Amino acid sequence: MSEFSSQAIKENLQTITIGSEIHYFDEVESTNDIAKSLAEKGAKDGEVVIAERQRKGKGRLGRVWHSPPGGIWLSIILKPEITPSDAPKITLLAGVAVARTINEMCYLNVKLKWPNDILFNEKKAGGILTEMHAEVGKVNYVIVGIGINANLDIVSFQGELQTTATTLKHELKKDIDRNKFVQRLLMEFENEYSSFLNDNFASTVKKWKTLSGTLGRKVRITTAAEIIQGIALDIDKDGALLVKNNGIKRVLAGECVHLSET
Ligand code: BT5
Repeated sequence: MSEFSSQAIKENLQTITIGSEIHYFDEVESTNDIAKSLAEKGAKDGEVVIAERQRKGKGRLGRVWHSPPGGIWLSIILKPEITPSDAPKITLLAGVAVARTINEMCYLNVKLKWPNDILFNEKKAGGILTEMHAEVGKVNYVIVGIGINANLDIVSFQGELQTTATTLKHELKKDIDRNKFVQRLLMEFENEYSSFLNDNFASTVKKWKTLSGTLGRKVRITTAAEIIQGIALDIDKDGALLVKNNGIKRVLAGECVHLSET
């Protein structure tokens, strides 16, 4: 299996800020945690942390992210001048960048499950964990953690992941070139991120909708306050999910389960 190389990723990397600095580690607890401490110490917008394996990879809400060698485990440090309410948009734009990279480089047809999952045939091939450090009304930094099951065998998964997760290697029956993949991902990410910074999140929403595996489906959404069951109708200009049950509910954050076709 090819090794990660910051130099190979940076070679011909056509971005302005994203990936300007790539911090590579063989093993970390979590790339998001390393990125956080770098951000506190003054790292710039666009610096990237990447690791071959994570001992304590994190999902949302304290869940575990299985991160053996062969995957793509990376975090992007962002210092945008935005308000905290805009931060969830970053998860959606990262999803668009990941799905486009997989579909264009691997010729697969992955779909996005709102808000942060990358699915291939309903199995999870990757996920996004966006964490933010903010004060009232002001974001200090955002860490976008991206996990993609690249060159992993299904046998490396234990328990229910053996049936709920998949990997690019399993679908393609071969390894991918992770350096080229990450290079493309950083370019796609910068593209979406600059649209967002230039008040053109609408273009990301449009792409998200075409990549969506959620819209039109019967879903169950669990939020901090309630459980909503209905048809996922649309996402709005802020990336909130609109769910039709008795009326139309607008959901900004939550856990989504796809129940069935409509
Ligand atoms: C996510 O959480 O999907 C966010 C995953 C983000 C991982 C990246 S890797 C780089 C960066 N550093 C970190 O420490 N994290 C980020 P969530 O939606 O909560 O999904 C978590 C659930 O996905 C778990 O409870 C498992 O059921 C499942 N899962 C765990 N590891 C998986 C894997 N490798 N592939 C597919 N599913 C997995």
